[in-house]
Amino acid sequence: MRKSIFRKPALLLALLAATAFQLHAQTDVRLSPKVFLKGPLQPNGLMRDDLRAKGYLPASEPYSALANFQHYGDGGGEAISGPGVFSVTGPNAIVDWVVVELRSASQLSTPIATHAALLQRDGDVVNVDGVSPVRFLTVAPGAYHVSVRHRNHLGVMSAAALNLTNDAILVDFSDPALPLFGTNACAVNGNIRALWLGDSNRDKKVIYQGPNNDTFSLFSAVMSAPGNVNLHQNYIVTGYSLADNNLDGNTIFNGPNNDRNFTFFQAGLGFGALNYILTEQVP
Ligand SMILES: [Ca+2]
Ligand SMILES: [Ca+2]
Ligand SMILES: [Ca+2]
Repeated sequence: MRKSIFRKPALLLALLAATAFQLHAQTDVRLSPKVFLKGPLQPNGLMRDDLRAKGYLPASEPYSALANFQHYGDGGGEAISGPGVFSVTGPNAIVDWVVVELRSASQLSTPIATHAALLQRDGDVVNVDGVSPVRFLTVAPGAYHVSVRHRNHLGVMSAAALNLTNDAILVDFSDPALPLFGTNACAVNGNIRALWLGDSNRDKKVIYQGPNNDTFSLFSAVMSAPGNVNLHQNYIVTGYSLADNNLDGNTIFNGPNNDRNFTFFQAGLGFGALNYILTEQVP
């Protein structure tokens, strides 16, 4: 007489659990990137979190709605797991959304998967609960180039394909010892790296002066603001904006704490030419 395993619930449950474990083990890649953004980075080694404190951070990832951005794999539509995620203060408070991308060494031009994630003030890139490692549910363990991108900073990518499994490893883009793809891929402030700021028009270049410059996007953001009825160049636009270079929640063209000076000093002092063009090195 045949005996179906379905008459033995304990055995069935054990089989299901084993299958679930195998599926989990085969498909789940986790990692803990660390990265600083030059705009909000402060002398104390933490990034400012004004966007969170002022209530400007969107609960869902902003990247799907942006020009010149595409998600891959099952990336896109990520949202915070609960309102408490944006209540955390201190070094683990959330600065903004970023995107983590994985690429295979054989096809660098197109990510196999992307995942919007949250950036803490101390540089940790975490999942939508604000604490856990970033997790790619549909990517098999293997070797991948890891990149991190931000909506108005230039992204970076690891020069090497890194072995990823379901045990999260630290991928520390803030450490000058981590080889990066390309040349002059990001800024170096003392002994830490930070992503170049100022890509307000999202063309993967930062340009202070000259054709397609980002300064014009900042100017336009201020002059076209609905509240700027008298067209003042020193009008302060509040909120979540691509032209807010230091992520303090204020978009300012002229006047104290203006966002123009950040790209001015980056180009002029950093490279000695106001028309210097910084280009994102992610393929
Ligand atoms: Ca942290
Ligand atoms: Ca640009
Ligand atoms: Ca600002």
